[in-house]
Amino acid sequence: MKIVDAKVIVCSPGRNFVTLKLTTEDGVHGLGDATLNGRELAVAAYLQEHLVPLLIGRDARRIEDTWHYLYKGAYWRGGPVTMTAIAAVDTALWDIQGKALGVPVYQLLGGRARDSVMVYGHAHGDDVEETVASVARFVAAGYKAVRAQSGIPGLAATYGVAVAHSATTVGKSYEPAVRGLPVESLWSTEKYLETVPRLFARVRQELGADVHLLHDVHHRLTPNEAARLGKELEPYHLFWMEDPVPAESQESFRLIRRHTTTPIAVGEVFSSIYDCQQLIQEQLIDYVRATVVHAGGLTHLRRIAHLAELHHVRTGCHGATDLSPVCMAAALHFDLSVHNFGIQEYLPHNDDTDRVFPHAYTFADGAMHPGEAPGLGVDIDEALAATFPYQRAYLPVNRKLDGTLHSW
Ligand code: GCO
Ligand code: MG
Repeated sequence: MKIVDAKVIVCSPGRNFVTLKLTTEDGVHGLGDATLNGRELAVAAYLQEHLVPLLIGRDARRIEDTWHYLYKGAYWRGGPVTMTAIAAVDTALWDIQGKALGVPVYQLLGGRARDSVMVYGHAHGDDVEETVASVARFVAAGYKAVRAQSGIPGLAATYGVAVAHSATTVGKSYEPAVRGLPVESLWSTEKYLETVPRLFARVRQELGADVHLLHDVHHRLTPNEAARLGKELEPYHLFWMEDPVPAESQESFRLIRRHTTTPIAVGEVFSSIYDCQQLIQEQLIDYVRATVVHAGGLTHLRRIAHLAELHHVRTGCHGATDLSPVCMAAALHFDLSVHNFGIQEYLPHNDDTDRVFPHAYTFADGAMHPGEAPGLGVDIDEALAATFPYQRAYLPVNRKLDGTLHSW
Protein backbone atom coordinates (compact mmCIF):
# COMPACT_ATOMS: atom_id res chain seq x y z
CA MET A 1 0.00 0.00 0.00
CA LYS A 2 2.39 2.69 -1.27
CA ILE A 3 1.87 6.39 -0.64
CA VAL A 4 1.59 8.08 -4.04
CA ASP A 5 0.55 11.60 -3.10
CA ALA A 6 1.10 13.94 -0.18
CA LYS A 7 -0.54 17.34 -0.08
CA VAL A 8 -0.17 20.12 2.51
CA ILE A 9 -3.40 22.15 2.71
CA VAL A 10 -3.41 25.51 4.51
CA CYS A 11 -6.76 27.20 5.06
CA SER A 12 -8.33 29.78 7.35
CA PRO A 13 -12.06 29.29 7.94
CA GLY A 14 -11.99 31.75 10.88
CA ARG A 15 -8.50 30.72 11.96
CA ASN A 16 -5.55 28.99 10.30
CA PHE A 17 -5.32 25.22 9.93
CA VAL A 18 -2.61 23.11 8.29
CA THR A 19 -3.67 19.66 7.11
CA LEU A 20 -1.64 16.85 5.57
CA LYS A 21 -3.47 14.59 3.12
CA LEU A 22 -1.76 11.34 2.13
CA THR A 23 -3.11 9.15 -0.66
CA THR A 24 -2.12 5.56 -1.37
CA GLU A 25 -1.89 3.67 -4.66
CA ASP A 26 -5.25 2.03 -3.82
CA GLY A 27 -6.88 5.46 -3.67
CA VAL A 28 -7.31 5.48 0.15
CA HIS A 29 -6.56 8.85 1.71
CA GLY A 30 -5.74 9.80 5.28
CA LEU A 31 -5.60 13.16 7.09
CA GLY A 32 -3.33 14.56 9.77
CA ASP A 33 -3.62 17.90 11.59
CA ALA A 34 -0.39 19.94 11.42
CA THR A 35 -1.56 23.21 12.98
CA LEU A 36 0.84 25.06 15.29
CA ASN A 37 -0.99 28.22 16.31
CA GLY A 38 0.86 31.36 15.18
CA ARG A 39 3.67 29.37 13.52
CA GLU A 40 1.58 27.50 10.93
CA LEU A 41 3.76 28.01 7.87
CA ALA A 42 6.89 26.70 9.60
CA VAL A 43 5.21 23.29 9.88
CA ALA A 44 3.74 23.53 6.37
CA ALA A 45 7.25 24.15 4.98
CA TYR A 46 8.78 21.37 7.12
CA LEU A 47 6.24 18.96 5.69
CA GLN A 48 6.38 20.19 2.12
CA GLU A 49 10.14 20.60 1.82
CA HIS A 50 11.48 17.88 4.09
CA LEU A 51 8.92 15.12 4.73
CA VAL A 52 6.83 14.85 1.56
CA PRO A 53 9.84 13.65 -0.52
CA LEU A 54 10.46 10.92 2.08
CA LEU A 55 6.85 9.75 2.07
CA ILE A 56 6.26 9.14 -1.62
CA GLY A 57 6.73 5.43 -2.29
CA ARG A 58 6.70 4.38 1.41
CA ASP A 59 4.40 1.60 2.61
CA ALA A 60 1.53 3.37 4.44
CA ARG A 61 1.08 0.36 6.75
CA ARG A 62 4.50 0.80 8.41
CA ILE A 63 3.31 3.35 10.97
CA GLU A 64 5.82 2.58 13.73
CA ASP A 65 8.77 2.40 11.34
CA THR A 66 7.79 5.67 9.65
CA TRP A 67 7.57 7.40 13.04
CA HIS A 68 11.15 6.40 13.92
CA TYR A 69 12.36 7.10 10.39
CA LEU A 70 11.17 10.69 10.65
CA TYR A 71 12.17 11.18 14.31
CA LYS A 72 15.61 9.57 14.33
CA GLY A 73 16.26 10.25 10.66
CA ALA A 74 16.13 14.02 11.16
CA TYR A 75 19.10 13.87 13.62
CA TRP A 76 17.64 17.09 15.17
CA ARG A 77 15.12 15.62 17.56
CA GLY A 78 11.98 17.03 19.10
CA GLY A 79 10.63 20.58 19.26
CA PRO A 80 7.13 21.75 18.38
CA VAL A 81 7.66 22.20 14.62
CA THR A 82 9.28 18.81 14.04
CA MET A 83 6.89 16.94 16.32
CA THR A 84 3.80 18.59 14.81
CA ALA A 85 4.98 17.59 11.34
CA ILE A 86 5.65 14.01 12.46
CA ALA A 87 2.26 13.97 14.19
CA ALA A 88 0.51 14.91 10.95
CA VAL A 89 2.14 12.01 9.08
CA ASP A 90 1.45 9.56 11.90
CA THR A 91 -2.21 10.61 12.23
CA ALA A 92 -2.77 10.33 8.48
CA LEU A 93 -1.26 6.81 8.48
CA TRP A 94 -3.58 5.64 11.28
CA ASP A 95 -6.50 7.11 9.33
CA ILE A 96 -5.43 5.20 6.20
CA GLN A 97 -4.96 1.97 8.14
CA GLY A 98 -8.44 2.24 9.63
CA LYS A 99 -10.03 2.94 6.27
CA ALA A 100 -8.08 0.14 4.57
CA LEU A 101 -9.28 -2.34 7.22
CA GLY A 102 -12.78 -0.85 7.39
CA VAL A 103 -12.70 -0.05 11.14
CA PRO A 104 -12.67 3.10 13.24
CA VAL A 105 -9.16 3.91 14.51
CA TYR A 106 -10.07 3.22 18.15
CA GLN A 107 -10.54 -0.44 17.21
CA LEU A 108 -6.90 -0.52 16.09
CA LEU A 109 -5.84 1.02 19.41
CA GLY A 110 -7.22 -1.79 21.53
CA GLY A 111 -10.92 -1.12 21.26
CA ARG A 112 -13.17 0.94 23.47
CA ALA A 113 -12.19 1.22 27.13
CA ARG A 114 -15.33 3.22 27.97
CA ASP A 115 -18.65 4.13 26.38
CA SER A 116 -17.90 7.78 25.68
CA VAL A 117 -15.46 10.52 26.58
CA MET A 118 -16.23 13.13 29.26
CA VAL A 119 -15.41 16.62 28.04
CA TYR A 120 -15.14 20.03 29.65
CA GLY A 121 -16.31 23.32 28.19
CA HIS A 122 -15.07 26.87 28.77
CA ALA A 123 -17.19 29.18 30.92
CA HIS A 124 -16.07 32.75 31.32
CA GLY A 125 -17.32 36.21 32.13
CA ASP A 126 -16.10 39.74 32.66
CA ASP A 127 -16.47 39.35 36.42
CA VAL A 128 -17.15 36.67 39.04
CA GLU A 129 -20.95 36.83 38.84
CA GLU A 130 -21.00 36.65 35.03
CA THR A 131 -18.68 33.66 35.18
CA VAL A 132 -20.88 31.89 37.74
CA ALA A 133 -23.86 32.42 35.40
CA SER A 134 -21.83 31.09 32.49
CA VAL A 135 -20.88 27.91 34.42
CA ALA A 136 -24.59 27.46 35.26
CA ARG A 137 -25.46 27.54 31.55
CA PHE A 138 -22.94 24.79 30.82
CA VAL A 139 -24.35 22.65 33.62
CA ALA A 140 -27.89 23.22 32.32
CA ALA A 141 -26.67 22.13 28.85
CA GLY A 142 -25.52 18.80 30.28
CA TYR A 143 -21.80 19.39 30.82
CA LYS A 144 -20.36 17.39 33.73
CA ALA A 145 -17.16 19.43 33.78
CA VAL A 146 -16.58 23.13 33.23
CA ARG A 147 -13.49 25.31 33.14
CA ALA A 148 -14.12 28.71 34.76
CA GLN A 149 -12.10 31.86 33.92
CA SER A 150 -13.10 35.31 35.15
CA GLY A 151 -12.11 38.82 34.22
CA ILE A 152 -9.89 40.39 36.88
CA PRO A 153 -10.92 43.79 38.33
CA GLY A 154 -8.38 46.37 37.23
CA LEU A 155 -7.13 44.40 34.19
CA ALA A 156 -8.64 45.24 30.81
CA ALA A 157 -8.34 41.77 29.26
CA THR A 158 -7.74 38.39 30.86
CA TYR A 159 -6.70 35.05 29.41
CA GLY A 160 -9.73 32.83 28.83
CA VAL A 161 -12.26 35.66 28.77
CA ALA A 162 -13.30 36.35 25.19
CA VAL A 163 -14.42 39.75 24.06
CA ALA A 164 -18.00 41.04 24.33
CA HIS A 165 -20.98 38.93 25.24
CA SER A 166 -19.70 35.51 24.24
CA ALA A 167 -20.10 34.42 27.87
CA THR A 168 -23.81 34.16 27.23
CA THR A 169 -23.43 31.35 24.71
CA VAL A 170 -22.77 27.79 25.76
CA GLY A 171 -19.98 26.13 23.88
CA LYS A 172 -19.18 29.10 21.67
CA SER A 173 -15.63 28.87 20.43
CA TYR A 174 -13.04 31.09 22.04
CA GLU A 175 -10.56 32.36 19.47
CA PRO A 176 -7.43 33.77 21.10
CA ALA A 177 -5.39 34.09 17.86
CA VAL A 178 -5.53 37.58 16.47
CA ARG A 179 -5.10 38.47 12.83
CA GLY A 180 -2.51 41.18 12.36
CA LEU A 181 0.24 41.80 14.92
CA PRO A 182 -0.05 40.42 18.47
CA VAL A 183 -2.31 42.28 20.89
CA GLU A 184 -0.83 43.01 24.30
CA SER A 185 -2.66 42.30 27.54
CA LEU A 186 -1.81 43.41 31.08
CA TRP A 187 -1.09 41.19 34.03
CA SER A 188 -1.06 41.52 37.80
CA THR A 189 -0.39 38.43 39.91
CA GLU A 190 -1.70 40.22 43.00
CA LYS A 191 -5.08 41.06 41.43
CA TYR A 192 -5.36 37.58 39.92
CA LEU A 193 -4.64 35.76 43.19
CA GLU A 194 -7.21 37.90 44.95
CA THR A 195 -9.97 37.06 42.42
CA VAL A 196 -9.69 33.33 41.67
CA PRO A 197 -10.52 31.90 45.14
CA ARG A 198 -13.57 34.22 45.31
CA LEU A 199 -14.68 32.91 41.93
CA PHE A 200 -14.61 29.26 42.97
CA ALA A 201 -16.24 29.97 46.34
CA ARG A 202 -19.16 31.52 44.46
CA VAL A 203 -19.37 28.78 41.83
CA ARG A 204 -19.55 26.04 44.50
CA GLN A 205 -22.08 28.05 46.50
CA GLU A 206 -24.36 28.41 43.45
CA LEU A 207 -23.84 25.04 41.76
CA GLY A 208 -23.04 22.58 44.54
CA ALA A 209 -20.51 19.80 44.73
CA ASP A 210 -21.33 17.67 41.69
CA VAL A 211 -19.96 19.61 38.73
CA HIS A 212 -16.25 19.11 38.00
CA LEU A 213 -14.53 22.50 38.03
CA LEU A 214 -11.31 23.31 36.21
CA HIS A 215 -9.15 26.41 35.99
CA ASP A 216 -6.30 27.41 33.65
CA VAL A 217 -3.52 29.54 35.17
CA HIS A 218 -1.87 29.66 31.73
CA HIS A 219 1.77 29.54 32.90
CA ARG A 220 1.52 32.82 34.84
CA LEU A 221 2.72 32.09 38.40
CA THR A 222 5.92 31.19 40.24
CA PRO A 223 5.96 27.83 42.05
CA ASN A 224 5.41 29.51 45.40
CA GLU A 225 2.50 31.61 44.12
CA ALA A 226 0.99 28.50 42.54
CA ALA A 227 1.34 26.64 45.84
CA ARG A 228 -0.59 29.44 47.57
CA LEU A 229 -3.35 29.36 44.93
CA GLY A 230 -3.61 25.57 45.06
CA LYS A 231 -3.97 25.72 48.86
CA GLU A 232 -6.61 28.43 48.75
CA LEU A 233 -8.61 26.45 46.17
CA GLU A 234 -8.55 23.20 48.18
CA PRO A 235 -11.98 23.73 49.81
CA TYR A 236 -13.59 23.92 46.34
CA HIS A 237 -12.23 20.55 45.16
CA LEU A 238 -11.12 21.43 41.68
CA PHE A 239 -10.80 18.71 39.05
CA TRP A 240 -7.56 20.44 38.12
CA MET A 241 -5.46 23.58 38.22
CA GLU A 242 -3.85 23.82 34.78
CA ASP A 243 -0.39 25.09 33.82
CA PRO A 244 0.25 26.82 37.16
CA VAL A 245 3.85 27.67 36.15
CA PRO A 246 5.81 27.50 32.91
CA ALA A 247 6.97 23.89 32.66
CA GLU A 248 10.45 24.33 31.23
CA SER A 249 11.85 23.30 34.60
CA GLN A 250 9.99 20.23 35.66
CA GLU A 251 11.41 20.29 39.21
CA SER A 252 9.38 23.49 39.92
CA PHE A 253 6.42 21.22 40.41
CA ARG A 254 8.00 19.61 43.48
CA LEU A 255 7.47 22.82 45.40
CA ILE A 256 3.82 23.12 44.36
CA ARG A 257 3.21 19.47 45.14
CA ARG A 258 4.67 19.76 48.63
CA HIS A 259 2.10 22.39 49.54
CA THR A 260 -1.22 21.46 47.98
CA THR A 261 -3.51 18.57 47.11
CA THR A 262 -5.28 20.54 44.34
CA PRO A 263 -4.74 18.31 41.27
CA ILE A 264 -2.35 19.66 38.64
CA ALA A 265 -2.62 19.40 34.85
CA VAL A 266 0.22 20.31 32.51
CA GLY A 267 1.35 19.72 28.97
CA GLU A 268 -0.57 21.43 26.15
CA VAL A 269 2.76 22.84 24.92
CA PHE A 270 4.69 19.58 25.30
CA SER A 271 5.95 17.93 22.16
CA SER A 272 7.48 14.75 23.50
CA ILE A 273 7.62 12.26 26.33
CA TYR A 274 10.89 13.81 27.44
CA ASP A 275 9.05 17.05 28.29
CA CYS A 276 7.03 15.25 30.95
CA GLN A 277 9.11 12.22 31.90
CA GLN A 278 10.16 13.65 35.27
CA LEU A 279 6.74 15.14 35.98
CA ILE A 280 5.19 11.73 35.46
CA GLN A 281 7.80 9.52 37.09
CA GLU A 282 7.97 11.66 40.25
CA GLN A 283 4.15 11.93 40.31
CA LEU A 284 4.37 15.72 40.30
CA ILE A 285 1.20 16.07 38.21
CA ASP A 286 -2.18 14.38 37.99
CA TYR A 287 -3.08 14.97 34.33
CA VAL A 288 -0.93 15.22 31.22
CA ARG A 289 -2.40 17.52 28.56
CA ALA A 290 -0.28 16.61 25.57
CA THR A 291 -2.37 15.92 22.50
CA VAL A 292 -2.10 14.23 19.12
CA VAL A 293 -1.11 17.16 16.92
CA HIS A 294 1.69 18.62 19.05
CA ALA A 295 3.07 15.46 20.64
CA GLY A 296 4.08 13.29 17.72
CA GLY A 297 0.74 11.78 16.76
CA LEU A 298 -1.19 8.82 18.11
CA THR A 299 1.92 6.63 18.17
CA HIS A 300 3.86 8.91 20.52
CA LEU A 301 0.90 10.12 22.59
CA ARG A 302 0.09 6.52 23.46
CA ARG A 303 3.65 6.09 24.73
CA ILE A 304 3.15 9.10 26.99
CA ALA A 305 -0.17 7.69 28.24
CA HIS A 306 1.35 4.30 28.96
CA LEU A 307 4.19 5.83 30.97
CA ALA A 308 1.63 7.99 32.79
CA GLU A 309 -0.52 4.97 33.62
CA LEU A 310 2.35 3.44 35.60
CA HIS A 311 2.47 6.52 37.82
CA HIS A 312 -1.25 7.23 38.40
CA VAL A 313 -1.28 10.13 35.96
CA ARG A 314 -4.32 10.44 33.69
CA THR A 315 -4.80 12.09 30.32
CA GLY A 316 -6.53 15.40 29.61
CA CYS A 317 -5.94 16.25 25.97
CA HIS A 318 -5.73 19.86 24.87
CA GLY A 319 -8.74 20.64 22.65
CA ALA A 320 -8.84 24.37 21.95
CA THR A 321 -10.14 25.64 18.59
CA ASP A 322 -6.63 26.02 17.15
CA LEU A 323 -6.51 22.21 17.00
CA SER A 324 -8.42 21.24 13.87
CA PRO A 325 -11.34 18.77 13.72
CA VAL A 326 -8.78 16.25 12.43
CA CYS A 327 -6.92 16.46 15.73
CA MET A 328 -10.18 16.40 17.69
CA ALA A 329 -11.23 13.20 15.92
CA ALA A 330 -7.85 11.58 16.55
CA ALA A 331 -7.91 12.66 20.21
CA LEU A 332 -11.36 11.09 20.66
CA HIS A 333 -10.18 7.72 19.29
CA PHE A 334 -7.24 7.94 21.71
CA ASP A 335 -9.48 8.97 24.63
CA LEU A 336 -11.94 6.17 24.02
CA SER A 337 -9.24 3.50 23.92
CA VAL A 338 -6.62 4.46 26.47
CA HIS A 339 -7.08 3.02 29.96
CA ASN A 340 -5.96 6.05 31.99
CA PHE A 341 -8.16 8.60 30.23
CA GLY A 342 -9.11 11.53 32.47
CA ILE A 343 -11.02 14.14 30.48
CA GLN A 344 -11.03 15.83 27.06
CA GLU A 345 -11.15 19.58 26.46
CA TYR A 346 -13.85 20.51 23.94
CA LEU A 347 -14.55 23.80 22.22
CA PRO A 348 -16.85 23.57 19.23
CA HIS A 349 -15.40 24.99 16.02
CA ASN A 350 -17.23 27.66 14.06
CA ASP A 351 -19.63 26.64 11.27
CA ASP A 352 -17.17 27.33 8.43
CA THR A 353 -14.59 25.04 10.05
CA ASP A 354 -17.17 22.29 10.52
CA ARG A 355 -18.12 22.60 6.85
CA VAL A 356 -14.49 22.44 5.69
CA PHE A 357 -13.90 19.39 7.92
CA PRO A 358 -17.07 17.24 7.93
CA HIS A 359 -16.78 14.78 10.81
CA ALA A 360 -18.42 11.76 12.43
CA TYR A 361 -17.75 12.71 16.07
CA THR A 362 -20.70 13.74 18.21
CA PHE A 363 -21.43 15.48 21.50
CA ALA A 364 -24.28 14.57 23.88
CA ASP A 365 -24.83 14.88 27.65
CA GLY A 366 -21.40 16.32 28.38
CA ALA A 367 -19.57 13.55 26.52
CA MET A 368 -18.24 12.85 23.05
CA HIS A 369 -17.83 9.85 20.78
CA PRO A 370 -15.61 9.55 17.69
CA GLY A 371 -18.31 7.66 15.73
CA GLU A 372 -18.09 4.39 13.83
CA ALA A 373 -16.84 5.61 10.44
CA PRO A 374 -13.72 3.76 9.22
CA GLY A 375 -10.48 5.58 10.01
CA LEU A 376 -10.71 8.82 11.97
CA GLY A 377 -14.13 9.74 10.60
CA VAL A 378 -13.14 13.20 9.41
CA ASP A 379 -12.59 14.59 5.91
CA ILE A 380 -11.59 17.84 4.23
CA ASP A 381 -13.56 19.66 1.54
CA GLU A 382 -10.58 20.94 -0.45
CA ALA A 383 -12.61 23.17 -2.76
CA LEU A 384 -14.25 24.89 0.20
CA ALA A 385 -10.92 25.09 2.07
CA ALA A 386 -9.45 26.96 -0.92
CA THR A 387 -12.03 29.71 -0.45
CA PHE A 388 -10.49 30.49 2.97
CA PRO A 389 -6.86 31.46 2.28
CA TYR A 390 -4.20 31.70 5.02
CA GLN A 391 -4.08 34.92 7.03
CA ARG A 392 -1.12 35.71 9.27
CA ALA A 393 -2.18 35.57 12.93
CA TYR A 394 -0.48 35.67 16.32
CA LEU A 395 -1.29 34.73 19.86
CA PRO A 396 -1.37 37.69 22.28
CA VAL A 397 1.56 38.71 24.45
CA ASN A 398 1.31 39.77 28.09
CA ARG A 399 3.00 42.48 30.15
CA LYS A 400 3.03 43.23 33.86
CA LEU A 401 1.65 46.58 34.96
CA ASP A 402 5.19 48.08 34.87
CA GLY A 403 5.71 46.99 31.27
CA THR A 404 7.83 43.87 31.90
CA LEU A 405 7.07 41.10 29.43
CA HIS A 406 5.38 38.14 31.15
CA SER A 407 4.16 34.73 30.01
CA TRP A 408 0.87 34.86 28.10
C1 GCO B 1 -6.36 25.74 26.62
C2 GCO B 1 -5.23 26.55 26.12
C3 GCO B 1 -5.51 27.41 24.94
C4 GCO B 1 -4.19 27.92 24.37
C5 GCO B 1 -4.21 27.95 22.89
C6 GCO B 1 -2.86 28.32 22.32
O1 GCO B 1 -6.28 25.35 27.76
O2 GCO B 1 -7.27 25.49 25.85
O3 GCO B 1 -4.52 27.17 27.14
O4 GCO B 1 -6.38 28.46 25.27
O5 GCO B 1 -3.86 29.18 24.85
O6 GCO B 1 -4.62 26.70 22.44
O7 GCO B 1 -2.79 28.09 20.96
MG1 MG C 1 -4.51 25.75 28.73
